[in-house]
Amino acid sequence: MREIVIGGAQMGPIQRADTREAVVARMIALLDDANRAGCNLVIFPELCLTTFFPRWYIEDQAEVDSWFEREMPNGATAPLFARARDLGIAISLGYAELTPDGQHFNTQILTDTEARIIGKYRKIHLPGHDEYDSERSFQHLEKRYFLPGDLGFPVVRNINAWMGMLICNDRRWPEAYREMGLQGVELTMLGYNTPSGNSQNSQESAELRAFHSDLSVQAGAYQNSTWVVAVAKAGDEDGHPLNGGSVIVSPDGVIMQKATTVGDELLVHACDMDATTFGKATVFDFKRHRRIEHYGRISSQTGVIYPDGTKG
Ligand code: CDT
Repeated sequence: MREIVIGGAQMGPIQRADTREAVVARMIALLDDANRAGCNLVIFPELCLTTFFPRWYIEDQAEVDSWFEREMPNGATAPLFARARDLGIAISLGYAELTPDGQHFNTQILTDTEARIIGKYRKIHLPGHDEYDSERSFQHLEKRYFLPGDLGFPVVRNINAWMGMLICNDRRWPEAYREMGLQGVELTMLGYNTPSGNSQNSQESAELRAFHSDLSVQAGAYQNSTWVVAVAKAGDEDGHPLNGGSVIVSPDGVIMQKATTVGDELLVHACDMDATTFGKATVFDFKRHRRIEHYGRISSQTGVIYPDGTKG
């Protein structure tokens, strides 16, 4: 048995005016809860240091850059890293990354139990749009503020297990899980900010959107025989509601823990990494069952091309 006690640290809303220092104090409180619960690893949401700023249309680049971190850890997050090191708990957190050469990414990092960064993922599937869209009931400007990730889907060894990260919209893309499944991933960590409503369809309910989230996460877990811990930033940010519903899902695709609030809430589960081996050796033994000679379109074509040659 390779048991890792995992904390999924859902975070409640962060308002536009909240400081990073105030947010980090909340994260440390969650980390302390996780320590009392015996956790070895704690996962925080996407862009967890600030409000979900891509909902705001900003033209001034200096203002845009103020939502980004130029280094990690930095002055605001150093206390979180220090507490994690003191407690011997590995952490994973999402933030907006501004590189020394001026590139902007939506990033998630992973530390070992001594608070050393050993893994980094930059979000590949950026949703939304890049210019102000007056047809939408609210904006989702990730394509304006971020570049698509340039690191692929790395899987790293940590706490005696193979671990990878995805960010929010990535969970809706089976290719993202499979890229890591093909590296033997045993634990997939995912943070998200999912608006409760669809800005282009007022009829779509929060419940349906929560169902789509669970469906995507459970399918990704089962089809790759990996634990998936999916952690929300939730609740009402300056009048913009975000879905909660953080989950810890087993390699059988079963929800083992689920958040019941839209506030700061810690999910805890003892995850046996050896529970991933049966699925990987049987139904999802990729080397025996995959038929890559028929998968050419997956990596050579983005949009639909109908059999008569017309494009969708
Ligand atoms: N943060 C993020 O990726 N949110 C998206 C919203 C999609 S609607 C433009 C998500 O997939 O939840």
